[in-house]
Amino acid sequence: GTARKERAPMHGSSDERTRTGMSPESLKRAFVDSMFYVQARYWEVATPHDLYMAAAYTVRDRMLERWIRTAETYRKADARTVCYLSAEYLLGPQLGNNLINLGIVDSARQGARDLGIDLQEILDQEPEPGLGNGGLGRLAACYLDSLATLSIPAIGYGIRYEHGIFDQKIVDGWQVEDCDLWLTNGNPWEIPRPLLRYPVRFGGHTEPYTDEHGRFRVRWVPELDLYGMAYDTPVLGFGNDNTNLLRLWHATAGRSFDLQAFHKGDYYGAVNAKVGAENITKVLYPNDEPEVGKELRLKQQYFFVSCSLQDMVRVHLQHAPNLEGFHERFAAQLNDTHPSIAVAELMRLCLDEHGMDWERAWEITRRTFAYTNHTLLPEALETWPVELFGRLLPRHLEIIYEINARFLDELRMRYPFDPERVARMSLIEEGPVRRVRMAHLATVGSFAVNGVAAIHSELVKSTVLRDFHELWPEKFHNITNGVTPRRFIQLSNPDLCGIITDLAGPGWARDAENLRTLEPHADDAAFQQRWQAMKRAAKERLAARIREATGAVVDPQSLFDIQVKRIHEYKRQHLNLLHIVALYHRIKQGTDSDPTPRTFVFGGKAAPGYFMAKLIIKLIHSVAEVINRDPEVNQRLRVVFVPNFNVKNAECIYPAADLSEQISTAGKEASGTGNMKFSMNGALTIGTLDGANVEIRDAVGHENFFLFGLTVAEVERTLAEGYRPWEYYRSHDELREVIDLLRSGLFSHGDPDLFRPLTDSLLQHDPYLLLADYPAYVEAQARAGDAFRDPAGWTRMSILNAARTGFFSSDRAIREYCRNIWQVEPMPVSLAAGNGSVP
Ligand code: BZD
Repeated sequence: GTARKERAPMHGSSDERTRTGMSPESLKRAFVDSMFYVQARYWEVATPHDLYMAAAYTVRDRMLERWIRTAETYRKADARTVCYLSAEYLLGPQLGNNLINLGIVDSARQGARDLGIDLQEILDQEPEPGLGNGGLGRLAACYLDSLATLSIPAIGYGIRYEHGIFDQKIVDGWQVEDCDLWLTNGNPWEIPRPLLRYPVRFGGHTEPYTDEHGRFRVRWVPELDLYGMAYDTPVLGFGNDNTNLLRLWHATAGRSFDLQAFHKGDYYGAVNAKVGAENITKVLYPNDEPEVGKELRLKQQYFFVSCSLQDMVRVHLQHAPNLEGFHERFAAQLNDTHPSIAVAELMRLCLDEHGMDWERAWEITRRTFAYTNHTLLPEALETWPVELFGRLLPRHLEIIYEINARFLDELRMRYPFDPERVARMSLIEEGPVRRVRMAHLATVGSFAVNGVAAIHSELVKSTVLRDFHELWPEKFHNITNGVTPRRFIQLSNPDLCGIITDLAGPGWARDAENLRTLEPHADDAAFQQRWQAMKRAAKERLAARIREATGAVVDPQSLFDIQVKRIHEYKRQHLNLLHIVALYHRIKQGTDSDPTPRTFVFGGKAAPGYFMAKLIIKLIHSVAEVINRDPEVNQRLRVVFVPNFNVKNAECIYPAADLSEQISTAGKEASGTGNMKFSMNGALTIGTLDGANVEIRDAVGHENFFLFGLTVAEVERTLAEGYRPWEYYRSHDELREVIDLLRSGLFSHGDPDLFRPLTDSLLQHDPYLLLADYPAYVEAQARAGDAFRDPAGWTRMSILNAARTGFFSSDRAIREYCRNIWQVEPMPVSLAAGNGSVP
């Protein structure tokens, strides 16, 4: 339907001097122009989507002059540049964030209101670019925001997936995946660059030859070539004029290749090849663990890395005669091992395309890359079968073998009597199937390696990369993750933003340590009231959203106890469920001692092939069904699952939380970043000593955090001593009753087998030690419930959490990367002077 029928806007504004003015008048006029000249619609027939597109183009115009000015400034200064290489960017909706970073939210709202439009209605139209799975992809998006905000010359390189992470639907309590269609109505934020294309090759063989200087060389004769085309998205800084570049690659068939096939008369073969080429960037793998042996996934990785490095080489050669000094112009960060083939690709470019000798090429390569590790889970460490690797990338496999041969020679000299260590460190895993170990390639080919939280970085050094740490201790760093306060406070929690700005002034959003100005007010009764009203309003907004999405009614007075994140056994959503079932059981038995009414909120996607994760989603719905309809229980407990947890939903969820569930088995969650978003928004955490929880607890004060559970050392000891979950089941009455309830069919319409895979796993192996941690968890939950019944005490703790979590701003994290790893300096951009502005 059409959105606005009356009130055609008036032309003629007060500041026609500039085409990109920021006043409500200018914005209005530009909006009307965009509707006509870009969207090609007129007022009377404009749909809500048209309104969104016109608004987006209006905002984009205002970004472009900053963007061009920035490119010009960086280029003139010949600035050292960070290249963030990531297979994922979970950006979330752009319009609201761009309004904030341009500083024109009020102006836009006023302009919209003058036209009879609700700005929120426009914002709600935007489909989100979900080009990531979870924490790793969202971290990349936060880092882009902070890089621009800190005026750091930086480019984000990645893949323009036609379909991002699937839409999660729930049917009869089960997850059903639906295709993500974020591009179907057009993407106003990207600028296609049809002329910015690079060839990418696959397959074939290599052959030796002698070059014109009589030197031995290798030539790669590929079987398939295609092109990567750039799509550019500008990334605004907040409170400055810097606007960086996110460059995502789209695969298209190579023209020459097409012609060859066409000329041979094989029309359908040529068309098929084209389709095959374009498949490479079709879809994001929806798995937050590597897909074993998936050929297309390796193609995606090489495809985007090759395009990105060729692009960097092109830029470098605009300033220099050859690749000498490449590592001085660029610091390239590998976001996990997904882009680690870059080590071999840069070697290939130096050796084969630019005639460099091995030693020099290796020196440049090792000084270009730095590698971030995001996981210790052994099954999540990426390896590729040598056979597959050699078939797709024969030249790269040769280069990796050569890197390995030289590396192992060094190791044998250093550890002459320790062949086992040498085998452990090899880039190649021996066994029935030989595999390339990408984490080893990334570590050997980088000048720095970092973990993402203090405890995680220590564990990287003592477990997965232990031998490498012994060899190169100075290579290892910690950079604790951070999240952007612009999106996760200012945009998502306007009331909290108002409270902070009133006390701290507007500067806090650029310097999150200013959140500390809240601290002295933690006990102030009037301030507490304002804080409670803020929390209450956020809970009401979430309640409305829940009702809309699921039909469930929840009480904003109750304690909102929330766990949102990917569904994974190590994250232990089912431990949360065991506690919920225990509360239910107590109420039914009349033995209940915790009268705090609670609303349990879950959200998160399961990898489509991860059976246990999908069963956990079904169990959440099944427990919810029983509890929510039992009048004896539902005045005290409600359980809801918010479908399709994504950035948009997240923005509504974090501000509404009273209690944040961060309950992974100690040692398994590298950092977590949701934990930070909750805490900044005044939620208290119930959590284990895992990932960044450790640092959050130290920052907010131990008395303002509900700690429970085994430590990493205790987990190790428990497992080493032969963990028998059955004994916990036998000796703990309530735990036994809870598990027996799950096995009784009560939650599965009488089918005792439905949840058997889960209960069997818990009773037989329980690899994530839920039963061992259960008593401590339930006890910590009781403390939280008690504390919530003292509103003043709880509010004080809530305020202190928000006040003391400035450290977890991604600005702090990026400053540390700049200083400790990248050695790069800010390069502020000024719009005020010179050209680069609109004609
Ligand atoms: O990275 C996550 C970790 O599990 C979190 O602890 C951490 O906070 C964040 C950011 O550092 N890892 C992922 O999100 N990993 C993936 O999404 C992923 C995706 C594809 C393949 C492998 C892993």
